Amino acid sequence: MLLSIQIGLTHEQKKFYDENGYILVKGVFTKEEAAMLRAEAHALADRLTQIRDIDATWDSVRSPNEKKTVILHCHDVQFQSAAFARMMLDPRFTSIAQSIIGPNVQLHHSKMFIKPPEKGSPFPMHQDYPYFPHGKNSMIASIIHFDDAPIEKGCVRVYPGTHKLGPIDDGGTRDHSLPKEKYSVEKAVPCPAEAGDVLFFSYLTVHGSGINGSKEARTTVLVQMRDPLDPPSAAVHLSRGQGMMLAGFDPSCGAATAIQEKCEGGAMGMGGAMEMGARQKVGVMG
Ligand SMILES: O=C(O)CCC(=O)C(=O)O
Repeated sequence: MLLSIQIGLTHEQKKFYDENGYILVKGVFTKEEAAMLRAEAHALADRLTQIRDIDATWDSVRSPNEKKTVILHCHDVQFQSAAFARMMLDPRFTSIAQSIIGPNVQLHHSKMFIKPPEKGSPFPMHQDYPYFPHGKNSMIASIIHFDDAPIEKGCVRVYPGTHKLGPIDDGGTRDHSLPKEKYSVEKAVPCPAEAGDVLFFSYLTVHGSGINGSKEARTTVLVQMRDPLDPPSAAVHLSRGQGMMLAGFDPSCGAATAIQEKCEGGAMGMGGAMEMGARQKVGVMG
């Protein structure tokens, strides 16, 4: 039987993305593929928890009075399992990024999140922009769902249209979370997803998610991507594998991302992983 495979966004989907700053694309990966990737993610979390604490709960959602919540995390999962590398290069996935960013799509970083059952940490509402600002704001996140993420599991929530506001003043919070009075998690639009669905959004779109209070883990990998001609405004949030082409080619032959390359012998050569470790410790995770 021939299955119809969607390549890229439809005209209607692109219109929705342009207006709202996000789009949930159904069934990018099959349920079987999602189940295989879920097993890879949980096996990775098991391996990592043997050697270190991989909780990445943000400071601003830790409360000494409430039940401790946890979110298991790993950056740059393509260095941990080839299944994730294949996933990121899959044309069903990259063609959608191409519809948004343009023909050339470059990896910034990836990260796995597992929100454990009944105690999966929330994410306060925030923009990703302040973590890794870029000159042309081409950066997008894509959250690939490996299991179903209904509202009660703490699915991602967004404030539609906020990508048009540019960078929003966070008032100097350490983790760049936005004021709850204006951007509460509860009032944001939930994006419930099923295994295999992918949520794409701009790094300017205000987003976050609630607690996983359900009986099952919520398992995702987030892939952050940019146009290779969009220069980083500062040498921050550097990581292994940054700059890898996921679709098309880099017309600048690396020149546009020169800040990052200059750092490869120094900060990146030995400190990339260390920098991530330090950021994880203080709960400041872009
Ligand atoms: O996975 C989620 O619920 C949100 C993740 C997120 O907001 C982020 O990593 O910036």
